[in-house]
Amino acid sequence: SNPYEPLNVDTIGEKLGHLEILKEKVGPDAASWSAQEVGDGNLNLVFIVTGPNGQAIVKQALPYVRLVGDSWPLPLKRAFFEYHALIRQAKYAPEDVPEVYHFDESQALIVMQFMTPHVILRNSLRDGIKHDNLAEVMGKFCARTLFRGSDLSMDTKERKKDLALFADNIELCDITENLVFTDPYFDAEMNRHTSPQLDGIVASLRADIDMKVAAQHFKAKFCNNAETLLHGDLHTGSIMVTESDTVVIDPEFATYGPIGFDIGMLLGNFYMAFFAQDGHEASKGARDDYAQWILDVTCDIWHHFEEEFSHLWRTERTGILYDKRLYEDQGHNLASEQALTDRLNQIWSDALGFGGIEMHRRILGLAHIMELDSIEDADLRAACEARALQFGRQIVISRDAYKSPHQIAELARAVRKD
Ligand code: SR1
Ligand code: MG
Repeated sequence: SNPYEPLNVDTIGEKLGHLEILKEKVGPDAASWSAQEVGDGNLNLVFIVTGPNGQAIVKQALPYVRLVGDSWPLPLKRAFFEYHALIRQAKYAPEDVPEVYHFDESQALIVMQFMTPHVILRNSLRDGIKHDNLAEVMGKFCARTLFRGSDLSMDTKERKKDLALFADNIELCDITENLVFTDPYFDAEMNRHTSPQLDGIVASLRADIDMKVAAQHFKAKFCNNAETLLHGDLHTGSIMVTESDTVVIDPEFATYGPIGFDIGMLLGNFYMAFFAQDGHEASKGARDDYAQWILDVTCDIWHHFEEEFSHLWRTERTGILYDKRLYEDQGHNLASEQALTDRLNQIWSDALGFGGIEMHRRILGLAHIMELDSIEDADLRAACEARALQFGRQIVISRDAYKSPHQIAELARAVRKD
């Protein structure tokens, strides 16, 4: 294999023109291709390659963190984990992820389906666009990938082999361990908050013993509780949408971790989009209507997750954690249903913990979100961020008091009005 070389728009044809799959999808002669670099994430190069037959995506890892530069090296092997996560997700939740056409380990690149006319959900949430099937796809995607990637479904050999494979995604786990769970709660070097108006609330969060204890609790859970294969970075920038279609991308942070992590990160990002609404230019009526739609989506995601997870529990629980000997007596349904309720309650409580912490790190840590950062008026931005921080703390600390997403939606509305 050739030594690694980062691609650019001028070298794509020469380097990848021999691939049969690109000849088919893009065009037989690479001289007729054009390429555009569109990567707007924190880590990688992403090219759209266009030709007479159509388009494809070429995603290539860089040997450093793109957001920071070459002072922060990052191994190329993350492309290997992304590839392996994508093919597992395609098996667990067919149709919800782009099709992988080709993987080249030495070049750290994945060639995959170009989703069109899809846009990144985060942009769509900023622009006030509603998506009919978003909640259903995301609730079911989470249920299917998180159930089928766990020992509720996998047998012992498959599961242990997979756990060992993903255990080497060390550096990306390290990013999550530090940037998400630790940095926001002390004066870490890479932290930044965009509004000095937040200094007071930031200082109080960093002096907040209960919050620091909870952050450590969830960090330990993330590191030690290898329940299932996670997407690992399931925020609204990892989802592509049209008005009627939803697709999940970018699972390079994939690792075995707690089921509540992906759902919590996802919900946390919707709650941030909710609190960002008041920084947008639309009329008050339009903002209120869209804010309510976002909360409806959070409730529906959980509803679809719970429904699908329960269905899989009742029909596909064939893994290590299903032992017929426990269920052969008359208590079969009762014991099984009680165990399901118990598991769902735990996932819900964990999701609130992870979701609130995700909200904190996106405002206080290195990696921010566009919906909040792009609010130009500093006082308005600070007001939106302060509400998100306060709400985040509340759902982490009081996670066991809130029994449903409807109660959380009520809390969100109350905090927004304060
Ligand atoms: C240095 S990477 C920062 C963040 O970008 C990724 O999308 C992950 O969310 C990570 O935490
Ligand atoms: Mg990403």
